[in-house]
Amino acid sequence: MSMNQDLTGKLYFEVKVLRLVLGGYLYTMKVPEKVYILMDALKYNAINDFWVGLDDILEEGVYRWADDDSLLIDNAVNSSWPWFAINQPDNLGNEDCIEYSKSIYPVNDISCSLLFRFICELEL
Ligand SMILES: [Ca+2]
Ligand SMILES: [Ca+2]
Repeated sequence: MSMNQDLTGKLYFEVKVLRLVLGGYLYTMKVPEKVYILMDALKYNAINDFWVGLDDILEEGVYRWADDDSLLIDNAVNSSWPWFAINQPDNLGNEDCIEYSKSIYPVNDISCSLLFRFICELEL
């Protein structure tokens, strides 16, 4: 896992393109172990919000992972994935990107046009 320390942050789309160029992908949390790794890694980090590799850009409520485009949720209301914060995802004002957030903990859908730092993973 590598953590971006760019002080300006990046748009979700910028990160996706950047990762395509450099290899790797935004961090995915398909199994609980990867969620715990993230929680532990960011525990003492002062930054609140990070992009992770999940979005419902193509179709509202249909969440796909950034690494292989595999499906997490085909209907957000019926999600059995336990990591969205209470009452999330809410798509408030059309939120299609997913952040790891310390204020809406642990995971929240949010506008893709915000500038956040991001977490990527690379195959070694
Ligand atoms: Ca959405
Ligand atoms: Ca939200």
